[in-house]
Amino acid sequence: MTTVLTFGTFDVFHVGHLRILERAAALGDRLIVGVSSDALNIAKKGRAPVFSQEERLCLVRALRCVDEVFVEEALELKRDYLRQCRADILAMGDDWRGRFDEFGDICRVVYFERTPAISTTAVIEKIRL
Ligand code: C2G
Repeated sequence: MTTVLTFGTFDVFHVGHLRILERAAALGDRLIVGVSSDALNIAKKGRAPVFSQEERLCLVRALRCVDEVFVEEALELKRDYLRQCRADILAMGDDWRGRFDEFGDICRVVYFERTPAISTTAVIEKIRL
């Protein structure tokens, strides 16, 4: 049983989010997703997500490729989460390339190419216009 763990905000869920989750799931037998908390977003990005953490958790949990979700309370807890989930693989988009290499001692770290030309910010901007 190979367990894959990934993290993200997944705010204003879009096809780039779906594609990374599907690719992460394809690496193993079980995909667990750490969905970042509202407080973590406010602290790191200076604004609350459009959708609350409960809503974002519900959406991600409902996906066929996702087996489990939990709230990611702090970026600094990655090692603890990897251990608690008994993760074999940590998968992230390549906007995080190199940032999680330190966990290579306890799991395989994989970076996927981001889906081009789509982002939460771009969707919000498009709706605004
Ligand atoms: N992503 C992607 N293609 C896009 C947009 C996003 O592949 N066009 C990926 C990101 O690379 C990331 C995941 O989707 O791996 C979630 O993206 P965000 O919701 O923007 O997550 P982020 O706020 O970067 O994560 O520990 C990480 C934190 O949870 C924050």
